[in-house]
Amino acid sequence: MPPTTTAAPLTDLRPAPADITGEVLAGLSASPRRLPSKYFYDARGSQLFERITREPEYYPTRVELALLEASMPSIAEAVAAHAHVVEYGSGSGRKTRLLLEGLDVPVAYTPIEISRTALLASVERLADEFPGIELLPVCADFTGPVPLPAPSREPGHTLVFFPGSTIGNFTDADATGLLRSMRTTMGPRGQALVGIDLDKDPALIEAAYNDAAGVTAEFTLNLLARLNREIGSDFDLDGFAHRAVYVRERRRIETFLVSRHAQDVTVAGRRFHFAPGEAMQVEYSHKYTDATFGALAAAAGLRVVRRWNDPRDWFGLRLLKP
Ligand code: AVI
Repeated sequence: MPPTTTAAPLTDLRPAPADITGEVLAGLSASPRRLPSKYFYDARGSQLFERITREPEYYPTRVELALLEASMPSIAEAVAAHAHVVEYGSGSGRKTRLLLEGLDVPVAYTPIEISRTALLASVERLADEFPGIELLPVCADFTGPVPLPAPSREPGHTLVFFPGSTIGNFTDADATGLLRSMRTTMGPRGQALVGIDLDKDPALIEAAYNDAAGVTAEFTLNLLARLNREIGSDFDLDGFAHRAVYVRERRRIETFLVSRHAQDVTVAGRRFHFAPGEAMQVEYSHKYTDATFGALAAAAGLRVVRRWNDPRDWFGLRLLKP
């Protein structure tokens, strides 16, 4: 039978709308202050992130793509045939394509994404290119277990794909929780292919989060623009500066918005005073060793069964199993 295009209807698990105001008020009341990095990705933030991935200093995307391309034959050997590929986030870019093209005939592809718009746009882009793969998008929050739609052809097993070292944006406790949920989502015979940025020369890492063109600084400050627009806060974008430092002992980039002078900010009728130089934490980006990532996986009941690194050991892909 010739392959058919089988774009399935969206499975909408109706993720709870975010309580942005509540989270921001909690973060501004904490000491030291913090804001959640998950709110970076409005339309402008997503565009700016795309630009970051093309900046010369930001190596992770380029290195992971080259690694995926070079390792695809060996990844395809390690992953059982006829997989139901489940991507965390709305993949439709080069990494998704490389995986779907390189694996031994995947039967279905499910992107899991909290934004309906981003989700539908991604499957639309893939439908024409992969007519033989059933597309089963799910609108849900992937940080919890996600019940998967059943492909019409029996899959060999589920393969969760979580590239980009997005796991590094979670604290270790939250990353463990996420991996635990992933284990439930993939089931006892499932596998997961996870991209991780590796610990390396701090100067290289710091440069990646402080690009000379200032795109990362714009990306960080866009968080305040989004909050002003969406929850009516009055952050003065010129009153804060981007600062990203690599903290070796914690193996992570810590990104802050630093108050340039004494100022007040009002959010939902509450006033918050910032001292000059006061730093508000806005993002973590963890870098891993085999030991630290292995421990994270083990805490979630998963084992690293295969590993692929680029020739300089800058970035890794890890295949996990329960
Ligand atoms: C999406 N995430 C893996 C990026 C990272 O490297 O932590 C987000 C980012 N933040 C600043 N630059 C890139």
